Amino acid sequence: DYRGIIFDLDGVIVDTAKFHFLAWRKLANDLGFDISLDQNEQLKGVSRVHSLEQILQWGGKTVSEADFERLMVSKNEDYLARISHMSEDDLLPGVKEVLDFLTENDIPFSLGSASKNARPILKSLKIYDRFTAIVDGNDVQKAKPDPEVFLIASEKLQMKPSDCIVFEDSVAGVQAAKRANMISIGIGEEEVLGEADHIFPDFTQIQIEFIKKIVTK
Ligand code: B16
Ligand code: MG
Repeated sequence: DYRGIIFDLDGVIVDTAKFHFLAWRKLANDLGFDISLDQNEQLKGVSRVHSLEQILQWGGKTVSEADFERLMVSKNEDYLARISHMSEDDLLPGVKEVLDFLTENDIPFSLGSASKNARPILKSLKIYDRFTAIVDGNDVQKAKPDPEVFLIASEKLQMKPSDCIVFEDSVAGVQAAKRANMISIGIGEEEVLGEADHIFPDFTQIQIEFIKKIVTK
């Protein structure tokens, strides 16, 4: 028997995390302040609304509801323009090999992303049809670190939460996986993702043997 796998999107499957950062940074700069890479770690995996709330707080800005809405729209337009040329070449190194292994062995996998842009991004990457289930920012009420996104994914995979393995690049996402009682694999730096059960700098450092072992019950 196999466990199920849940992939985060931004920063795990594709390097869109840097484009989110550039778009947020431009928004902050236009409002007269800057955000740092350290601050950006706190934005990863965080929903669009919560990210903007946090950034405005860092900048000491309060805006009207209408302006908040406008800022959300313009950030998203900027972000979409930055990722408009995305193709299958933009899969992060090592990801394709892992997805191929899972597909060849009929091991189910789901997306578990905070992004409302996840579906078109998966289509640009030409991997949309390979997921057993897709759960994204359009499907949840509560953002990471709330476990909702991963719990819905486990239901769709028809797996107990404790039989799911989550790949995450964000602090909020690792916390969500832990709250869901799932196995967490951090993709990124040990100093940032220390709470994860396993940590790898990227997918090229994950042997297929490791995947085989961890998905087998
Ligand atoms: P959107 P993930 C998250 O995606 C990103 O890490 C985060 O930076 C972004 O603000 C959030 O999605 C919402 O994205 O504006 O596209 O709806 O890492 O959970 O796949
Ligand atoms: Mg992410």
